[in-house]
Amino acid sequence: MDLDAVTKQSALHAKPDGLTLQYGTAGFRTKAEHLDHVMFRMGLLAVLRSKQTKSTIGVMVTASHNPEEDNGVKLVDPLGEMLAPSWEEHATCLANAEEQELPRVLLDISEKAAVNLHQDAFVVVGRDTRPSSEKLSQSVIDGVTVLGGQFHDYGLLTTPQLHYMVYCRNTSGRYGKATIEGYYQKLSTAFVELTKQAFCSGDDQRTLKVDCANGIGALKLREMKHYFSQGLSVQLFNDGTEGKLNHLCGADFVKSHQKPPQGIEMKSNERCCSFDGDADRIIYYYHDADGQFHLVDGDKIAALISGFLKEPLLEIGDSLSLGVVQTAYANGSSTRYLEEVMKVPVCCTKTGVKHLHHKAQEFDIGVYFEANGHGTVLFSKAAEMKIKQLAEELEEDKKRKAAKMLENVIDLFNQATGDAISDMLVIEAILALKGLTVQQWDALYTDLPNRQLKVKVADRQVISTTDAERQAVKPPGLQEAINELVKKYRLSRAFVRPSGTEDIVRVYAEADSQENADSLAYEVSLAVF
Ligand code: 16G
Ligand code: ZN
Repeated sequence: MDLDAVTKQSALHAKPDGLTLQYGTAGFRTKAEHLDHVMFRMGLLAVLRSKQTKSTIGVMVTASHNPEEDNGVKLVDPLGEMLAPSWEEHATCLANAEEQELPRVLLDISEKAAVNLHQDAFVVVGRDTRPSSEKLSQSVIDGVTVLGGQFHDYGLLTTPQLHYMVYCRNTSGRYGKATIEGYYQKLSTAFVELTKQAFCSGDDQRTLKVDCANGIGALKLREMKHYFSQGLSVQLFNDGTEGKLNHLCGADFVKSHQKPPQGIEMKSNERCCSFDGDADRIIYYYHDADGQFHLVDGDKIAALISGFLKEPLLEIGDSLSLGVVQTAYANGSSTRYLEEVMKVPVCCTKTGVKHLHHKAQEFDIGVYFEANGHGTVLFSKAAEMKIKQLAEELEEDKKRKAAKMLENVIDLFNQATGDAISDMLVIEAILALKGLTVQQWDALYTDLPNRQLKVKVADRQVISTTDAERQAVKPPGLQEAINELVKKYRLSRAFVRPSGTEDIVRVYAEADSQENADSLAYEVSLAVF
């Protein structure tokens, strides 16, 4: 490690005095102008992680649904997962080291993590469409090269596409080709195969309106839509040609405001969906004949997918376990529906993709979705092998057909992380195969009215939680107060948790009516002070 060269280069990406940042739920995120040093240093860290794992590591420059002025960075581990927690700590240390401490911190990390410094390193980089992203990704590359790492810059990519590239590169191409063309081919082939037998009642059924949040999703979906245009026609809105990224549009806006994005024309009962700014989240919605807005969120996506998967799994008659992973934000009705009607086991984890992803790996087939629309379905190696083997069998019967279908489903889901494009294609395939309208899908169960609030506090870390964030353990008395408030309402539930991405505390409440959910959320927010 040429530490003199590091020090010299680092001076060109100097850390502003006194600035401290933390590797949060989805990496570093703040105003773009404060991130240059973090980018450079994450380039350095990616090299060390690559040497240690003897694998390709990914670095994604994005701030997802945050405003255009923000930016962020996260590292992607060898199998396309989020960075391991012990390395999140290294990332925080490295980002906050003062200039003169940088060499020592690098050596410290190398020692603690037993990095073989003679090992080669390879890093792949991707970025979203923010004006600041190009320059910031160049700073990442500066960090990679000063430590002698090799790199490939994919340029503009959705976050899940970068995860896919990392996964492909570390599995010798068995998962797919590590090119954008490889990604389009893999997903669209699976989609076309899957929907071959779908009954389509006219063109309306095959059209989907997509709000792309004025982000990277628009670019990539526009490139990709020709690959599957026979099965599905997508109309792009908020494609970045006029509006501002994530401004009054995108999945996060629609979910949190429970209203349609600007810039999309919705006719009654038309199926619409929104991506977020880096296309790793998706949610659906529609207006009914009375003009009322209906949100079909991540919980309902999980319900649709689990219901769909149960049938072919039953058909192949193998006892592969199917489970659903949610967070505390999952609507109570969705959990009840999954457990009582669908009879599938449901687990709850802390917020953040890495927690859900990890838990989902405990099942043969693990469906995970956050209510906000981030999720995918993971198939264990054993399940994949079993399904592939059954799909190859000679006898052309129902069992083989079911296995074939599952085989395509495996290919269609991004196995590395939640992916708006991949999830959209899965959902569209299921609706087509089942002949379901968006209203019929929405009618699987009725959401309990709910409310989310943000509370500004002096120090959000005074609140700590347990039981997958459903119970507050600190400050003393807070949980007891929440319990008393919850008792006042029917079908009610509430919790508070410190945000992992903003300097605030989040409050969630649900109850039998919107009015009651609103009051409960408000009362709980007062108890937080
Ligand atoms: C991040 C997470 C998302 C989570 C959100 C919660 C990833 C890739 N993204 O955006 O899954 O829902 O944080 O934010 O993990 P909060 O802690 O501010 O509520
Ligand atoms: Zn995102």
